[in-house]
Amino acid sequence: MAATNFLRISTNFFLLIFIVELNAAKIGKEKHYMDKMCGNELFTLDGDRIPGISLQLTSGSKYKPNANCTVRFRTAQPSQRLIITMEKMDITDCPGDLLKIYDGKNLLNMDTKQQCGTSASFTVTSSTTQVSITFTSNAASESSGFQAAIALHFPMIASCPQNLGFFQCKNKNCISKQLECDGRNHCGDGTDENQCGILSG
Ligand SMILES: *[C@@H]1O[C@H](CO)[C@@H](O)[C@H](O)[C@H]1NC(C)=O
Ligand SMILES: [Ca+2]
Repeated sequence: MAATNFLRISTNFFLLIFIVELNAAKIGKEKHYMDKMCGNELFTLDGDRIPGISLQLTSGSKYKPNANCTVRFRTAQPSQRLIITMEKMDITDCPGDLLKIYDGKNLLNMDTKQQCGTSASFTVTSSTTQVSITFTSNAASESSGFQAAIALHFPMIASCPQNLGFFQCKNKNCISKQLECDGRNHCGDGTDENQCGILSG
């Protein structure tokens, strides 16, 4: 009897830990599809609730022709910034279809290889609290688009202390510890995904 109870309690306990871990691992992976957010309100990244997201151009296998879609992201606090890491890009009709990332009026991905094509991954960091991402496509054939990770960056948090819930990337970006080992490159240099064992990931 006592042994059965113990078994039940410990099973529940491990189940609870498992669920908490699962939730932690999902936070920055929460998927958002740009073609479903076009022209909507500003999307706010918040340090505690939504410190990072995964942004994909489309939920379909290919994006639509004649698209002109803009989505805007902002930080919850004026001291915060945004890191946008393009993890995969597949915009083959180049330069007919274009992705542009703006920080106010400044174009952040000025290199045309970062606006279309199938470039290697790249990262841009905002110098303000808002970023807008615009995608336009022409009438010709389309491809799968892109996958990006967007994270809050805390440049004002000196030393980026782990015990207060931060993670210091090797490139010195400071992101939420919740984005560590969730399978998405929020640092830009991938160091939040480098040291992830099967158990910790
Ligand atoms: C997309 O729409 C905006 C207005 O919402 C317009 O200013 C811009 O020229 C359009 N871009 C293209 C390529 O059609
Ligand atoms: Ca991550």
